[in-house]
Amino acid sequence: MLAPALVLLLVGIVEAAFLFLTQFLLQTAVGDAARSGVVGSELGAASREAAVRAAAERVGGSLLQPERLHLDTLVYPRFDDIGRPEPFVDVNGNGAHDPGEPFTDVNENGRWDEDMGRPGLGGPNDVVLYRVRYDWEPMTPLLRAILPDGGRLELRAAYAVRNEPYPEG
Ligand SMILES: [Ca+2]
Ligand SMILES: [Ca+2]
Repeated sequence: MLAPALVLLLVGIVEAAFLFLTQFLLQTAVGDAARSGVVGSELGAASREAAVRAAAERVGGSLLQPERLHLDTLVYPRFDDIGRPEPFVDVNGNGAHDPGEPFTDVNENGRWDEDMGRPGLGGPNDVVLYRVRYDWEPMTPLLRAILPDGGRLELRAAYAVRNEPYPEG
C-alpha cells in the first residue's frame, strides 16, 4: 500500500510532465498556425482565420481541448514594433501618454494604445504576431481539490512571422 504522500508525489510528477508537454504543444501549434497564415489565401479573411485555427488545433491533437485554446493575431508594420506603444509627443514630459497629447494612430482605432498591434491577419508583407492562450488544469481531481484556484494556469505562447508578398485578393 502506498503512503498518501508518495501517491501525491507521483501524481504531481505526472501532472508536471503533462504541463510541460502542453506548453511544448502550444509552442508548436502557434508556430504551425503562423506558417499556415503567411501565404495568404484567395478564400477571404474568415476562412483564412478558420484555417489558422485548424492548424493550431491539429497540432494539439487530443491533449489540447479546442474549447480551452484561444488564438489571436496582431498586425504590425515591422518586427521591431511588436508590443510597442503608438508613438506620441510627450508634451508634459512625464514619460507616459496623457489625454490630449498628439499621437500616431498606427492601428487606426481612433485612440492611443500601449500596444500598436491591429487585430487581424494582415496583408502581404505585414508582420503578424500569433498568440495562443490555454486554460490548463490538472487531470487529477485530487490535485484540483488541494491546489489554489483548482490548479488552473494560463499557458501562453507566441510566434511572429512576416507575410509572404502574395497577391491580394
Ligand atoms: Ca505625457
Ligand atoms: Ca490606436
